[in-house]
Amino acid sequence: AETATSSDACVALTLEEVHAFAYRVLTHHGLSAAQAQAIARVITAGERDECHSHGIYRLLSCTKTLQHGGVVRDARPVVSDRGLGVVAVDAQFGFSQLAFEVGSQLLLEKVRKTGIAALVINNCYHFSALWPEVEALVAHGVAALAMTPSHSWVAPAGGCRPVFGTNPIAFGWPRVGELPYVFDFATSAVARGEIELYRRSGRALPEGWGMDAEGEPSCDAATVLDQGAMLTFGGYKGSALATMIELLAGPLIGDMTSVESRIVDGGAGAAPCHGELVLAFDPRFFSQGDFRADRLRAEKLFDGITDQGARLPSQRRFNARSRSLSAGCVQIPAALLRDLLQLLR
Ligand code: NDP
Ligand code: PYC
Repeated sequence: AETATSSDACVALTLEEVHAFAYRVLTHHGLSAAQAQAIARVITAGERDECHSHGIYRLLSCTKTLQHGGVVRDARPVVSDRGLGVVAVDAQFGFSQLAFEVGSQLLLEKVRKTGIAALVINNCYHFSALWPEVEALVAHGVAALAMTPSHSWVAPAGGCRPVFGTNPIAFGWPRVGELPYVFDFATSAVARGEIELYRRSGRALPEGWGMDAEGEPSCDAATVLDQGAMLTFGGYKGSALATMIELLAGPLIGDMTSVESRIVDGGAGAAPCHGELVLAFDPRFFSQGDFRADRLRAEKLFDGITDQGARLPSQRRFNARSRSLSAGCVQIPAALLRDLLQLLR
């Protein structure tokens, strides 16, 4: 049902409808059932948690990516046990989601034996948020860290030419009797998807997100996206974190940097194709003795944040999740839904 007549009119869809729609669009564009199911799950979770830049909107870029010759539509990820604490999954040029799903089981088995374990994903098309992955691991009582490059859209602090991807990093910590502590953000001032949403709605960008081709600050989304560069968050600190992600989820794992993935894309505008690194830590191996007591001390840290009225990352998301689940539906902008329906033609 459409709820308003203005340009911000929304259509209510149940989560089942979001999932079914995403699956239908993806399979309509030739993606295998297994790949499409894994993506539809993540897109539905994004919409449920009101992460609009990585929810159903992403079907537009997924289908664009599917038109790009590089994607293997029926790719079956291949898991290899590299011994000790390393699991590698070759996504075989499918999307990252199925590769994560098939590799995470062995990652969890390993971390329970070694205390720290890594999941290396190679050769994947990557468009999604990272919190679904760290949350899935944290649900098993481990702490987790995930990172991936993207395409080089972001200038280093002090420079004006794009070198870094928007390079997200996500961390999750299992809390005692509470939803987990999770953060997940781009190391650019904001995700590129967010700037794309500003362009769609014709809004000016806040200052500090991007620059034009001459390196001057710009609040025009099209200028920043098509001619200039995005900025890192926190100046040189974001620049250094972005560099670390390029290294750890690029050359360290034998995969592409954001500059390389953009060259391979060749201007097609497909999702970045490269690697991802996921680390898991089993708290039982790190404590000096009583890891349960250590986890309770961690709770005091969270109390020290929230007691003064500051919020924890993911609190907005968890509130949105609870709203969506109790309403039984999510609100999709009607204009976006119209564009998405075109994908079924
Ligand atoms: P934000 O700048 O909105 O930062 C998001 C994180 O910060 C969330 O954990 C969020 O929690 C938390 N947060 C926001 N405001 C506050 C606050 N006031 N107090 C405490 N915590 C806060 O998002 P980005 O634009 O940087 O990234 C959005 C998404 O884009 C991420 O999920 C990321 O993974 C994805 N992305 C994916 C890429 C890829 O290549 N695959 C590339 C770049 C980004 P909450 O959600 O509760 O608001
Ligand atoms: O929003 O920056 C972004 C992004 C890049 C790849 C997927 N999302």
